[in-house]
Amino acid sequence: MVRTLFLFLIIAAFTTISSLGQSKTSPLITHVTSRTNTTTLNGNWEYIIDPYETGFYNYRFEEQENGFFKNEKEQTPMDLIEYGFLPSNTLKVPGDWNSQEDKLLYYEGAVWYKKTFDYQLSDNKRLFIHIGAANYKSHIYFNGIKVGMHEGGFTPFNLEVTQLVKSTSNDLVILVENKRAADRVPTVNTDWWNYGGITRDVTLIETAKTFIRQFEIRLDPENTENITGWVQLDGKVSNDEVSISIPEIGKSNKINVDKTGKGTFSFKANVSLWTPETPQLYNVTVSTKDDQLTDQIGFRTISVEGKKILLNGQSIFLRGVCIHEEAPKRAGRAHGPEDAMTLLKWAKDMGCNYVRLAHYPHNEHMVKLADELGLMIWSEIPVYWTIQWNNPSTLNLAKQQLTEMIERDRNRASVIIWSMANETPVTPDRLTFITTLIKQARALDPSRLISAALEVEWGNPIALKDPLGKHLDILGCNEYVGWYGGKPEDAPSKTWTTIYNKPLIISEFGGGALFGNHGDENNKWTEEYQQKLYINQLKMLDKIDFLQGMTPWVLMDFRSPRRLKPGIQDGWNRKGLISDQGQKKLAYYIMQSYYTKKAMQE
Ligand code: GCB
Repeated sequence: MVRTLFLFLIIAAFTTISSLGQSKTSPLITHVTSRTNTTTLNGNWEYIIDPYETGFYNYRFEEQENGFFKNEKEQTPMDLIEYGFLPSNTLKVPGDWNSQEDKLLYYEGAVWYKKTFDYQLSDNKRLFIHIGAANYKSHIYFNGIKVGMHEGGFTPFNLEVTQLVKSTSNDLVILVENKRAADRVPTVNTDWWNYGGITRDVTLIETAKTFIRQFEIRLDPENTENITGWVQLDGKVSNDEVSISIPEIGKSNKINVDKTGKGTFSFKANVSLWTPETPQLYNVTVSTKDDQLTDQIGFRTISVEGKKILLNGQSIFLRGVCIHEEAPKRAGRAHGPEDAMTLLKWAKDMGCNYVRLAHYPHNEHMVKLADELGLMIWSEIPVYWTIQWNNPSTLNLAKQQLTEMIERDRNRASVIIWSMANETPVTPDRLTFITTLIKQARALDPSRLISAALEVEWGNPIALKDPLGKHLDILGCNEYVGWYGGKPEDAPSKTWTTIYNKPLIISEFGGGALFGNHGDENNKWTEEYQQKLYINQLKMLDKIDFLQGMTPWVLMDFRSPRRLKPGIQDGWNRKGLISDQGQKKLAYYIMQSYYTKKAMQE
């Protein structure tokens, strides 16, 4: 009897599991912070470092049934249990493990996390565990049973545990593993540190039996007097009614969902448009008889016309900067509202109306705050450098991360560009891989622009001919004139050309300087050299008539294991305009005065 019940529980737990790429999770629940019945599981989690993954594989290297997730304890002195979670051994969640313990500084491997909690689930309710991100691969166990698996370190996922939750002492165990591998996304080779761990918020979401899983609402680009969108319910439905309302403008609209739980809507509404100068957000409430969500949403359009980028139909120049998800003033992965505020305020103070969130989707606090502050965003997936273009499972992983990024952020007015890749080689296989991603991005979200950071053909003129350009709305291009090649003063005499009638964003330029290292402007690594490089770059960029934006590399210094020059780099990429301790370098002020003037010319 007990066995049958056990089996039933396992089956029930997996009924809503779906497969995206290699991952096995429940369909993504969005608008987490807008949900009323949530409980944070942030805080201290017990952990075990498991470099040989002994808690996962048996001695034949097969996934074992009695891994560390069972959290077993000796019942008699004869029992043999060779592991144990200890309440005194904890890591903070959210947070990477590398920055929390000296012994984990360079660790790339497996760590078991455990959180034990009580939970009283009301009748007729469902319970999900939502994880903002865990780098890179996670196996999730609840009360001794595997409930899912997720691959990809920068996007959210959730698991349903309705059938497994108990009123006391639930054990949530997550095995997180951050090994680098050639077939992963990103792959083995990156210019940033591979921070491991549960790096973003963990939240319990209690829902009604049938609840609002996702919705989208935006201006109709074809007819901007109309607001359009859809709602997706999860659970049993029978023509359920959904209401979408924007109280501030007195609008309310009712629709009925189809048998898949989806319903679409379109209604006339007169809204003030979201712009960087006036980032107007409206409370949008979506409700059913059992559920209600309210999110703050901005309305705008974004498009291109020839070589121009148009925000709400008006030509706009993107005054940006690249940002890594590196915590300001403390080495580690950034997370939480405070880190987001520090990073985005620095960009705002520099005169930016736009940021490139490199090289992977950043945490949700960043995009929500950008909505409020009026910063436009380029958001990208970590298809970086040397991806396995021929490997179908790598493509699936990239598609999965793309889907999760779009699903999470499709309602953010700030996000205007989905970027598919960074500095990838010009080959036929790579073209097939990335155009497959573009097709998927356009199908999921036809309302935003598609770009990628490309490379150029060197010469004078510098030429942009990458065949991928044909499939993009905006050409992105990284270049390091005066740093990886030539002198800063070479830049002003260079001209640019392209075979495409499209806008260009210089998605990276820059050079390294250690804050406080003052000296000759001809000496690399001094602030003066970096300053001179920026002055000369801007002279070159000003002459490119199809240039519609730029994002110098990079707002703040960030940890990178490739950067080993002693006394200068010591494991840090020093191309920041601001040091990792928050000190502004001379070049920051060059960009600030350039952007201030540029904004006045608009
Ligand atoms: C690049 C990469 C970026 C690096 C940067 C650099 O082109 O896109 O990830 O960190 O150059 O510092 O070399």
